Amino acid sequence: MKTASNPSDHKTTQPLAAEFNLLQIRQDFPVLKQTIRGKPLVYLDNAATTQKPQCVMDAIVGFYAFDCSNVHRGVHELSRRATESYEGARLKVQKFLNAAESREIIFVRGATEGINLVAHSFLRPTLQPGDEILISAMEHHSNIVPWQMLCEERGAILRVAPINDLGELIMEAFEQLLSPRTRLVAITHVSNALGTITPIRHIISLAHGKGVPVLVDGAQAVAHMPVDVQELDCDFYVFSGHKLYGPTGIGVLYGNSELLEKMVPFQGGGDMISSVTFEKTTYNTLPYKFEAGTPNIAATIGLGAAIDYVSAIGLKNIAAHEHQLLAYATEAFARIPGVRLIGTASKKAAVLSFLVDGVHPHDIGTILDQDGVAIRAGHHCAQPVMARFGIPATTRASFGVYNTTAEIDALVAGIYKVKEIMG
Ligand code: 7TS
Repeated sequence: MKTASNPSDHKTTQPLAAEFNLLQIRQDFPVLKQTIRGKPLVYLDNAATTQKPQCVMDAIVGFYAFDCSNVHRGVHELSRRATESYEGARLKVQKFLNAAESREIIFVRGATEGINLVAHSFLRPTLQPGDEILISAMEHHSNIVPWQMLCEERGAILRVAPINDLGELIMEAFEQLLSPRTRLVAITHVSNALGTITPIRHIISLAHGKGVPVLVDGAQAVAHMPVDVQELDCDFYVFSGHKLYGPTGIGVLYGNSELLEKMVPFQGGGDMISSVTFEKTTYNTLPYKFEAGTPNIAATIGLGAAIDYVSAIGLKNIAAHEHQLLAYATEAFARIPGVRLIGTASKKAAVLSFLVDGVHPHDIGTILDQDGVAIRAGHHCAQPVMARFGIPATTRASFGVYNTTAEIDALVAGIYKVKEIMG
């Protein structure tokens, strides 16, 4: 069986910087120590969710073991500690995104909820029939369906900027679609199905040039590159904790404070009010206006730990490591006959989507799983991307901080096995 070249020929597993020690990083993730059917687990489904380092689990357990209490409510010691850790996580997110103020950081369940919050609280109250929302053809369903629902309700129009055969946004078309009726641009920073990094800074400056606010879906970006919301000058930025080595059930909406101040609440309930009578309720200040009810305190603290973890390694180092992995995998796949990559943009992050001639992606996934190689097969909640390429599904390998070239070799060996079995 032919495999990719010897991993020792490549330098990708060498430390990139003092902070980047791949062996140590792998030690931090207990899940990676297991075998699946006798083979070491090769986890290449990081775009779906990432594994969690021990420090994140410790932070969650530590909260439940020693500090379990509600936030912002109690006068007692445990509530004080819980509130301090919860608000401490907000400060960590603020620093992580370089937001100007901590009140611009709203904790939500994930990227999906962040987008729905903006749809409901920012756009819905003012959207008129004939108004337009501009997205791209490479969005995840989370950044399509909320806008579609809103358009249907308000008689507004969803415009879609097309992508080329490489999976890159066609900028001329995007500019043309940016019209006097555009009320919001909502666009992904990195495509989960193709790996394309969109020219988000340029997109934002074009939109702002016409007075149009921009929401960036950063679900696939924050774990893979440094993000600075002030430098980007975006109005909204959303991400999910679980794709950033943090827990599920927690995510972030960053919003420019001027816009957040003017927005109506998303949900009503405890914590989001400053006073309530049966006649009238006045709302709490930012960020609490958007955090109704008891939040996911443990997960928020876990997210804070995850941010500490990736920050200590350095997002630039993570980006460089994953860039090398992607280059190594792309090169190795180019040598496998009958394999076609879907998504070959000049700027990509951590995602390798592909087809193998005559084999359904689900069969590829099942055969790889026999050898402990975990990938995703399907439409990746991006059915319009599949339609654009005229295919029902792809097989997707997606990389994270702990992956190695040896794991890519295992993937490549698995693809040869698939061809042998199915061909
Ligand atoms: N936006 C993008 C670009 C995504 O990739 C995802 C999840 C979401 C939004 C939604 O995130 P959630 O945490 O709110 O669900 N993407 C994937 C994926 O590629 N495979 O599983 C989930």
